[in-house]
Amino acid sequence: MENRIDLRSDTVTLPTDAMRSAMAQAEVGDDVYKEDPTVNRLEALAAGMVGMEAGLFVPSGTMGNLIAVLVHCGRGAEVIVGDRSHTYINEAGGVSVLGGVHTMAVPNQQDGSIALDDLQAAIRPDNIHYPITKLICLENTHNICGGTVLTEPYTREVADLAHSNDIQLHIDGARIFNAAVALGIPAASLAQPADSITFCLSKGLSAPVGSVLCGDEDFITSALRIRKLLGGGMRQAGILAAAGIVALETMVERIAEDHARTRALAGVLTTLPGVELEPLNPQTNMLFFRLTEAAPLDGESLITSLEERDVIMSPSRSGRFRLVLHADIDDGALEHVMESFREVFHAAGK
Ligand code: TLP
Repeated sequence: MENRIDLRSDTVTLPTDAMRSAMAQAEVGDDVYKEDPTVNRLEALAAGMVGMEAGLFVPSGTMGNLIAVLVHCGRGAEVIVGDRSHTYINEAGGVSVLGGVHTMAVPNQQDGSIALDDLQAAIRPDNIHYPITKLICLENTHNICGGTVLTEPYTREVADLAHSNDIQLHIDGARIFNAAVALGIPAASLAQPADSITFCLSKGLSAPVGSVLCGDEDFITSALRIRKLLGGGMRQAGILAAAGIVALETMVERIAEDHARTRALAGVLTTLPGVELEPLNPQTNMLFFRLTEAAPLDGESLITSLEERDVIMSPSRSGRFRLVLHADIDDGALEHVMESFREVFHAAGK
């Protein structure tokens, strides 16, 4: 296991030594009584970094998004989501299964945005036949669209559109720090136009567990109740929050290295026969590609041959493969990945 280079996701990152020692020494208490000083510190730090009043430590990004939708919507309301969004595709339909919230899926553009006209058209008029639109969700960076970045002006436009229709805006900012680093701006600039945001500590930032849901004080007070309802009330969670604090204090700027390595790897892949990047230019730490007829091997052989060289990647989804760069892939590991791709294609082409 130790020598494997795992490109399946940035969720595979291991906690750093600094995180492990902070975890061992963390001052803890019962967080359901709000008496865990380390959790309280993480929540305040996290909220400050995204320019919101308050934060809530949750076990996962999925739970953070679910709580946000349940607080903003209530049963029978409708949430507008992108048709390629994580919330729509990869969260087991939780908002409808558990919340009785109806989803209206509208097309994601290639860059992960949703056209303002499509958003406006998706907002329900007042009519007893329709559910009531209460929320719009954006995703930044956008995973399935390619780790793409939504800009601050775009986010503000969506927030204005939402608010002028008496609708709230939530951001699934699982990788908001990737977006902020790619744009060279504080995460707060990307989050502040929204009413709430979830971001993950356990992806590019390398913490072992957890996400933070942020919003204003009233929102977080309601979120606290829903977290309990979902069974997400954790006790001496400071053990985990301690790693999250180290993540926020030491791992954010480092993300730029992942982006540079992703671009470098993209540069190599484009030289291989039958590899088509989609999108062409990766903006953050993800790279997606397809194999065309010109490729000397199929997807299954590619995965097996790379695995023989200790390089692990996920199977494709509808013929599209994803590679994710992260803190546990340094320059040496990247070099090995590049060389492995070259070798595998060369051997198959003979
Ligand atoms: N994404 C995971 C998988 O579920 C696909 C990954 O490997 O990328 N929002 C976004 C944009 C995400 O990419 C993810 C996880 C989540 C939310 C959910 O986070 P967790 O896994 O903590 O529930």
